Amino acid sequence: MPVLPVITAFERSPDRGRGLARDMRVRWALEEVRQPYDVRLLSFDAMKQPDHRARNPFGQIPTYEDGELTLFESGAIVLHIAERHPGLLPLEPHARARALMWMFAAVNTVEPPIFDRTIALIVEGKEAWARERLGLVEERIRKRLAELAGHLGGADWLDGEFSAADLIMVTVLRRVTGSGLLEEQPGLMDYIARAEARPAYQRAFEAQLAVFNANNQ
Ligand code: GTB
Repeated sequence: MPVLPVITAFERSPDRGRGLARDMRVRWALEEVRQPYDVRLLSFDAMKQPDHRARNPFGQIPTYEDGELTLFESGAIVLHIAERHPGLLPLEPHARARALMWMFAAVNTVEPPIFDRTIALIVEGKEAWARERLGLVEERIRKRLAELAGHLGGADWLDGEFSAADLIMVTVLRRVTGSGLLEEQPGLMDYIARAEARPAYQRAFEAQLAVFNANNQ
């Protein structure tokens, strides 16, 4: 029996099986390249223990272990998978460089205001200035989404064929579905729907949902 890569994920994801935690990116990438994997499920407490901090000093999920190699940071894990298997990065050097550029844009330009919205809602929600801040953060998201929609135009994917960049971007955008912000951009809603229709996405989604269902009876 081959030894499979092992990823970590929430034992009980606060998203209640909606596939919003960042292990979803890693699962989806592994499904796209048809690499089977094992999952180590962690409680919030276990994530902060030395065992897991040896995998990720920040005590977070997801991590990825394959033989001697241990990685944390979901973007780096997806890139590692994409570099070792065909199908998630173009071979042509310029197209590959642009795919990497879009991966960074997803986590470094689009995700920060979306993450700030979660903080504004969950962590800062009770502060006197919370509503005002939330409005400002949502304006920043609105601007980014309009810019992204403008780039996408009528194209199916960010740059030619589906790539790891689309995979990361879609997982970033899914964090704001239902907020009304994405719904202002029908082109982005179609983009997400196209990605969610991929069989690999569906297998990944079902796998994380099965964890939630098994642990929340
Ligand atoms: N930059 C890192 C990466 O991309 O891997 C960030 C990793 C990270 O934020 N991990 C989160 C975590 O371990 C889970 S994904 N949090 C626990 C902790 O820090 O103690 C973030 C997340 C959590 C919950 C939801 N949700 O409920 O919807 C969505 C996303």
